[in-house]
Amino acid sequence: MVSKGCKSSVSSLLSPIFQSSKGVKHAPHSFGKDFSTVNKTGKRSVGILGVPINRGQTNPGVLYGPAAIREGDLIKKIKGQWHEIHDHGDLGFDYVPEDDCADQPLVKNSHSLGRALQKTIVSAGEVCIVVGGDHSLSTGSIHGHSLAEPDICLLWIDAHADINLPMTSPSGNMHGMVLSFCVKELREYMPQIPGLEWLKPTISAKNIAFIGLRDLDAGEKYIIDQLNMTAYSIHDVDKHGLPEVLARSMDAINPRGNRPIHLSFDVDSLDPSVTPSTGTRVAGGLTFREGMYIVEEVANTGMMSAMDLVEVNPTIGTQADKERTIDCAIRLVGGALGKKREGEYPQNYQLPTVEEFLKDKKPAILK
Ligand SMILES: [Mn+2]
Repeated sequence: MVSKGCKSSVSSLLSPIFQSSKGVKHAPHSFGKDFSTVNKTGKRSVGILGVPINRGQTNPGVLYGPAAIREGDLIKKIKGQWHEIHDHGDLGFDYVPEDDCADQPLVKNSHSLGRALQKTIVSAGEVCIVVGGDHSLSTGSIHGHSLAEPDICLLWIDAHADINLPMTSPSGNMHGMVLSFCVKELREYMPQIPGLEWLKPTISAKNIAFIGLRDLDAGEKYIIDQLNMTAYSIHDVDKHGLPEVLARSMDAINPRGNRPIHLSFDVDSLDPSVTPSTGTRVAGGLTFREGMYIVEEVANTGMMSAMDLVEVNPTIGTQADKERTIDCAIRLVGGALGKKREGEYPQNYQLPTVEEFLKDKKPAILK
């Protein structure tokens, strides 16, 4: 349902927005600070949507990502400068029984994924935080976001490029083919996949930038080169430094700074020592500080319109691994929403006087 404060100019086109499977009613969380200072897209509030999807790959536990991240106190920790945060609950799925490639051998679970992703519709009136779940959800969020905001650019932070064609994918897992379904220039190479016929490419290759790449299949590297895409590997990060790589990426996809940004953040972009609870770890990733730098700089543009936070799998690793990964995921979302590590205070903040401080409570020290 569209929540209070969501000014959707295309709500009829986009309905149903943010379907919640369990009918969970989440009251908006209101905070006092003026949101207009942090976002230039005209969006007035933040919407959180859980997408507990796991059929884009083979680690079932990624299903529990949204719940684990909420239990880590996501809403309280990300409030930052936003006036309202609406939790829309989790997207409900209607999985197809025996969806085992009976009619096509190219993309595993394509009917189930097609049904689920079609519901991942991004509201035009809110900054949308889509919490996964595996990265296949981004086919839905990018598609939905492009319908709401036709001029988006896409910043893809990931160890993997996720741009295999179904024919080049070694695994048949959709979380490694996300962008081949989204990129207009690949349309002629894409076979018709049963269950995913509705999914039309909506973004040009020139409007996408990758950062953190370090595990690409041959077909992916070939596509990136042929389409002359903006792609910075972890080697490039080491060579030029993350701030330079990020600045070049933003110059390439958002040169005038006026386009809504879709930030697709896979936690496996970070080093496995930082985010161990994820399904496809690759050694030698971005540091925690580099991850935070990216999200904070994106927040500073004032143009972030949607963010995917994907591939947190709380069933992988020890309890400490799980806690570290969830803590990092929540900090990334908070940073992307403008929360400052340097510290902050509400707009009308004043230091309390001694009288005010003592009025309501008697500190233990004075007892
Ligand atoms: Mn990914």
